[in-house]
Amino acid sequence: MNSGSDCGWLDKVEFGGDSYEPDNSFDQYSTMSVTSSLQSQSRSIDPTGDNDYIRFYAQADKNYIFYTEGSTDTYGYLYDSNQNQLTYDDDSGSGLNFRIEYPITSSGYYFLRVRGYSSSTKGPYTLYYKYEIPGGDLITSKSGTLSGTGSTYTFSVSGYPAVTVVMGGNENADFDLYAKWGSPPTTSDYDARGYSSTSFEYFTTSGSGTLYIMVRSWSGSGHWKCWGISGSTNADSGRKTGSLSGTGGTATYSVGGFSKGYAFNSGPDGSDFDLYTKWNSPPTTSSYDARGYSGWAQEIAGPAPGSGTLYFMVRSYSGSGGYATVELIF
Ligand SMILES: [Ca+2]
Ligand SMILES: [Ca+2]
Ligand SMILES: [Ca+2]
Ligand SMILES: [Ca+2]
Repeated sequence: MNSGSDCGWLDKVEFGGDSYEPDNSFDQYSTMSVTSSLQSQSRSIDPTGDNDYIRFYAQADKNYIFYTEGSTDTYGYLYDSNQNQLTYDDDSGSGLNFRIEYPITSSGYYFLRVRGYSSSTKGPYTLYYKYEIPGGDLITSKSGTLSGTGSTYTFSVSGYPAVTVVMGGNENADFDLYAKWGSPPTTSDYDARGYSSTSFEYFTTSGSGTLYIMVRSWSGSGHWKCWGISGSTNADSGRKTGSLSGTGGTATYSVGGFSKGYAFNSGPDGSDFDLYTKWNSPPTTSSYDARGYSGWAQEIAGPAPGSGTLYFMVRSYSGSGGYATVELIF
């Protein structure tokens, strides 16, 4: 009865897993080194009921991202070093796989646990992992005057892999916005540009090193402001345009999202438009989460941290004319 072939068959069943096994508990884990570059490990849920515990070191103030790909339906959990569960996910990724994105607030060791969705789940999966530096910080704020068609002003920011650039300008003129990584842009050589028929332009651009930003008058003269926010947006209301007929006139819009919200607007020189933003109810001049109320028609209101529906209101403190506005959430 104890033939050699039986022993071989038993061996195959018991040790069918992957090269990271055994990693079946908090005390018997495998490891991964998480960086800003996307990395992967080829793993399996094998045998059925397999749990894979993976320990990693995480740095504070970064968003850690984990997900699996493949036909094996996985379920993921994140734990701190004391084995307290921080979050879990079932199906946020593609193909019934999990996806976890979690902001780590204190440096230290953490555990990821992967298991099959059901007691009969078995098969290979690929685990992907990386961290991202969260955005949403105001990293530059400039203002000035363009003297006429073709006039420009160029400035730069360094050290951010992605920057969202927003410009508001005199809406009785048409200003445009250009950006290029590594050298100043021109109207024919740039990595990103905004060139609508308004003086309100915005975009996100990714690269490395120094980002040069140029504001330019396509036609007309007047005042401008330009802001750089780190990172890319996770919600964008889209550009809203209209006109305010006089002092006290308002226009209110909204967008859904979470994290840090910023509203921006643009208006005509000679008028003074202000900007208010508030989570989950329309702002008024006395109730808001952030506002911009300089003496100009170009304003920024933010950051406003929160989640849900973010309202933003453009208001004429004095004067009338066309506006352009947007709410961006980082
Ligand atoms: Ca495994
Ligand atoms: Ca395992
Ligand atoms: Ca323009
Ligand atoms: Ca104002």
